Amino acid sequence: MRKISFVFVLFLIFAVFTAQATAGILDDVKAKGYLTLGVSEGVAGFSIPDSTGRWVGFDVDIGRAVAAAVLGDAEKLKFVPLASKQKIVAVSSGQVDITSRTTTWTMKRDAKQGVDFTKIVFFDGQGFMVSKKAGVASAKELKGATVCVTAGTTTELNLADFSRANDLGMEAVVFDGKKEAWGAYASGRCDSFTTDVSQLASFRSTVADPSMHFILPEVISKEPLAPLVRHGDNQWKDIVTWVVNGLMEAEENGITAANVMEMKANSKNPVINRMLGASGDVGSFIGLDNDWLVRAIQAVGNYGEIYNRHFGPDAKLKIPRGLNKSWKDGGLHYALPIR
Ligand SMILES: N[C@@H](CCC(=O)N[C@@H](CS)C(=O)NCC(=O)O)C(=O)O
Repeated sequence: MRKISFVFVLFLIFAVFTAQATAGILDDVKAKGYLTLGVSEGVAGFSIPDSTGRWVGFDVDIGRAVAAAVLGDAEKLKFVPLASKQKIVAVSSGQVDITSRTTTWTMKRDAKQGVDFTKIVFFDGQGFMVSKKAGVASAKELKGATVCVTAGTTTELNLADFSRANDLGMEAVVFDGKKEAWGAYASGRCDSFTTDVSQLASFRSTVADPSMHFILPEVISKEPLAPLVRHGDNQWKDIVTWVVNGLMEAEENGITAANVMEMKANSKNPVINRMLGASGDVGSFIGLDNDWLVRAIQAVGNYGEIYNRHFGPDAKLKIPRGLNKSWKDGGLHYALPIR
């Protein structure tokens, strides 16, 4: 009797262990048939519903690429708008499968808050906006200024550091959500508004007369923005990391949404053949089939196409590529080898 129960307990331990080892987010997403994507509460260019209610933006396209790679359909997404202070815990608690939303990769978030960052999609930095009427030309002139800021962001600490380092005695006026923080600045409650420079440009593009607001020249921090996933699911992290990497590798190799099928069929380049699944079996390295990257590129284009769609010369919100160029053009994006 005792022997039987011992064997039974061993069996139970084995069953629980193998269930934990196999039932990851990939299986979960496949079983649900969609991906839950944490996005912002609405930042033009990054993630915002368009006039028909469809979520669009740079961060949204990253999520669509993953859905296309994993589920074969870039529309199989459920969007979960998250305020800044919710964005980390939404991932660690499993409320969302990925957050693709202007989130800075920091040591504390990565090591202590139950999330893993994947690959940097946007190199940003924090800046200040002021009304033209203020007549200020440098952030160092903001002595004793009130500055509107959103809670739960890296922005708060950077602001305090900058103020202290330059002996400015700035007063942070902290709001729970971006809408409130921006609204307070827009109504004159604060002398300045601070967040990542790309978001300053985004918010400015939404006001009636953008020329009434200046983004001051100082960039006071490094904000490497990356999609994040729950800590501990290595396969899921690999999938998101390599899909993003694949979009960058596609740009480096001239593969676009328009030519990807032709490249797959006719390219003589072994690097392109491997990444597009015309040879080898790289898809299996991350638990997917060999067309994983072809589907992602078909759905949203390569990294450069995504960037241009939302921030390029023809987009409503224009953000010069700067650090976000490929390393081949003097920027910081550097795709890792797919092999
Ligand atoms: N990159 C910074 C700031 C991120 C951020 O997105 N901050 C504000 C900007 S005010 C925000 O909440 N944005 C948009 C939203 O949720 O609607 C971080 O990771 O903490």
